[in-house]
Amino acid sequence: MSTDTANSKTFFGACPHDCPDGCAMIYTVEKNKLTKVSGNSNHPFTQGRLCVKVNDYERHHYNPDRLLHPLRRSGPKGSGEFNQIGWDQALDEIVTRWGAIIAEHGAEAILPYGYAGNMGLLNGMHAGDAFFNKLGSSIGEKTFCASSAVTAQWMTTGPSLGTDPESFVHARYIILWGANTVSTNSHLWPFVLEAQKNGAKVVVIDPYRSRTAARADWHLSPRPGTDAALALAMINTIIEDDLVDRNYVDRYTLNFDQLRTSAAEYTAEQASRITGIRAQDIKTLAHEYASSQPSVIRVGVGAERYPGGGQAIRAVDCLPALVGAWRHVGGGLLQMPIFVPVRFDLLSRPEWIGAETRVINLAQLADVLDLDAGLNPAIHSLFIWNANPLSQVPNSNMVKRGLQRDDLFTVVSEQFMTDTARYADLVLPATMNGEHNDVITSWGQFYIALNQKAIEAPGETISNFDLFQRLAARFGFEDPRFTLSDKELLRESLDWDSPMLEGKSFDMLENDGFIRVNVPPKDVYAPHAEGNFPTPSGKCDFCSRLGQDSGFVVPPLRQMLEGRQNSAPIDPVPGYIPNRAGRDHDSNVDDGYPLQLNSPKSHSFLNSEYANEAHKLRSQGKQFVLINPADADTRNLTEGDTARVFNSLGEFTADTQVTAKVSIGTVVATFGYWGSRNQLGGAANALTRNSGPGFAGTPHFNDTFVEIEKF
Ligand SMILES: Nc1nc2c(c(=O)[nH]1)N[C@H]1C(S)=C(S)[C@@H](COP(=O)(O)OP(=O)(O)OC[C@H]3O[C@@H](n4cnc5c(=O)[nH]c(N)nc54)[C@H](O)[C@@H]3O)O[C@H]1N2
Ligand SMILES: Nc1nc2c(c(=O)[nH]1)N[C@H]1C(S)=C(S)[C@@H](COP(=O)(O)OP(=O)(O)OC[C@H]3O[C@@H](n4cnc5c(=O)[nH]c(N)nc54)[C@H](O)[C@@H]3O)O[C@H]1N2
Ligand SMILES: [Mo]
Repeated sequence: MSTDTANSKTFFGACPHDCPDGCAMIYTVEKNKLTKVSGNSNHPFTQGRLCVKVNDYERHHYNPDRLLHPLRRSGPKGSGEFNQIGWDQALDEIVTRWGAIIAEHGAEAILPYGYAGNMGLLNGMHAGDAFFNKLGSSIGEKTFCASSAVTAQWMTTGPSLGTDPESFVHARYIILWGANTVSTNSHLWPFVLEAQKNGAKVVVIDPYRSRTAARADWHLSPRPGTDAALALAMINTIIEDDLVDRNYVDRYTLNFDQLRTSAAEYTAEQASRITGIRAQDIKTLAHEYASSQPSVIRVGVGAERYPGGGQAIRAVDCLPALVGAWRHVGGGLLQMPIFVPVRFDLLSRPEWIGAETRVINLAQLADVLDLDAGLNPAIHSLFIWNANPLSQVPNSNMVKRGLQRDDLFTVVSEQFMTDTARYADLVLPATMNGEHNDVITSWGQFYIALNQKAIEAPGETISNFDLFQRLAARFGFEDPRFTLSDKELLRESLDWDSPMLEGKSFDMLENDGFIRVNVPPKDVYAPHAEGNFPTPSGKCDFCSRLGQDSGFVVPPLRQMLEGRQNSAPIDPVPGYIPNRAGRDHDSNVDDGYPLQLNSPKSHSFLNSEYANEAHKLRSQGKQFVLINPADADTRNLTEGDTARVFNSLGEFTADTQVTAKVSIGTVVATFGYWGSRNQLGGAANALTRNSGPGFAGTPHFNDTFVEIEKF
């Protein structure tokens, strides 16, 4: 960059967090110290503003609690007692232990567990793919987040980028469906506000009055997990009341009749009984949505976290085609624009995956680590990076019991001593974003951003990329993939010949810090105005058979893994599937626990990141639970009481907030807090349970029933 002075240098940064916004940043460095991190004001989507989590990102880098050296466990698992060792010793130990495990049980007894703590192409969830594919370990399937949503989208509209978030300014009707945009996608919010200023109506569909719902023109609050009934009743109303865009449906969609038949059961009155939303409101929503064009829907992950979540999102995905919203700039639907041309062939080397290599769903870690579950071979070693499973995975007490197994060799690469790292045999210190090179692709907008190493890595920290190159060298893997430098591989990490990047280059990334993928500008882009859906038929498919035999999940290596994935067959037509055990809607009771727990994201944390940092905890506040006044009354709970939230799986304490933001029968406790800092040692996922394969392997975090009492 050209703004360097004698005392200060600047570098391009890109926020690595697992967030749709993918902010472009500027790192300012003085005397090899990162003194300031600001937003890159040239970036059209993020516009130079950083969120509450990273607007003082340099403090994160210099947090005195950072891990700086490799550590070996010296006390019992979980005790947090470790001794400092050298890298050579740490890597030697991995080679020796894995050698013995492979000799006795085979390489599939090793499970790589990488996730999205870092979204970089080199350092992200795929950082270990090439190494582990070569090693022949089990493959970790990653379905924590948006797996149902992406699969639903794939089946219905195909892997389309969808509506440009910047085009939202042209919309006349915006539905934020199971998305808490103000907290979790905050750079979309200015575009929503601008549309609203121009006369658009902003509707939020969310079982609780989130920050976003509180700012909407209209908040509709369905019972948790009932969105399919709502969407199908909208479809039904749109068909019955003659609001269908016939011409669009005839030309650009398939299987309208099947959709009509499936939706026929869901009159507004019937859906009202299921969702708790007034029938008249459902009809009004359908009418306004269909007739206020352009209308656009932003789908979050809230609706997918239930047994019927995947099908609910399929029904939602049918709506824009039905009413012809895709015809218009700013109309349509934005879900996960993740389909940018990454060179997974180079980065992940899928051809090294054995034809029979087993795929294990990481969301089912609790059962995976349980020796009684009968995996053959059982998992004898877990290698974790970019993830904090004790916080993120259902049934954390059972995960903890697994991590306590003496015969399990656990290695964790981390920046901090997380709840998970405390159970490791070896803890390896990882760099932070200002300390390594990478490229970040977003899952909420259409830009790719460069992240330059701005400062030297502190202590003995190394990047995930270096970690796997070092491991490959230790294991004697001689492929050139493992000797390329980060910069060399980075240049090749995107398919510059693909239409989406034609005319763009890595040099442009180095000059500007970011590039927009090749789609028309926001003021003209209407991707499906004339169909052109990237489905097998080229049409939007209301009744897709893609998942009907074995179900499927959409990871980048889908083709390689098809048939080995852990998901249930998917009914071609979207329908409504009730919450667990088909409970009836009037008696929300499961195993005697009457309150349904919704655990969405915390405003000031990024999943569990920052929940150990005092200044972010001050901004976020202590773990709380929102409860309706009527439910609080019957439990003798008042505002500010410390409550015990529990069920048969676990417990945690929370500050009671008595509020009409939640309906009777549901409670909200946001996710991300570290159980180790809780009086009862738990957090939201101590109470959630493993939901099995289901639709695209998505965990049903919110299909959780609890009781609350004064602590
Ligand atoms: N501040 C902050 N931002 C983040 C994150 C963070 O931890 N903190 N995490 C990042 C990640 S990994 C992700 S995936 C995104 C997720 O961002 P969002 O998609 O916004 O996800 P959540 O906050 O989990 O849930 C969104 C909303 O869905 C609602 N919801 C729950 N159940 C239902 C239901 O049955 N139906 C409907 N319609 N809504 C329901 C919740 O109450 C919540 O308000 O955010 C990213 N951004
Ligand atoms: N109850 C409930 N459970 C949920 C959710 C929910 O809403 N409710 N949300 C789900 C969703 S959407 C998601 S995405 C998952 C998130 O689950 P995770 O991705 O496991 O989330 P984090 O807690 O952010 O853990 C990431 C870890 O990676 C570390 N890290 C960051 N950068 C690097 C790096 O460069 N190298 C290394 N080695 N480590 C790094 C961080 O310090 C952090 O501890 O949780 C899921 N679980
Ligand atoms: Mo996520």
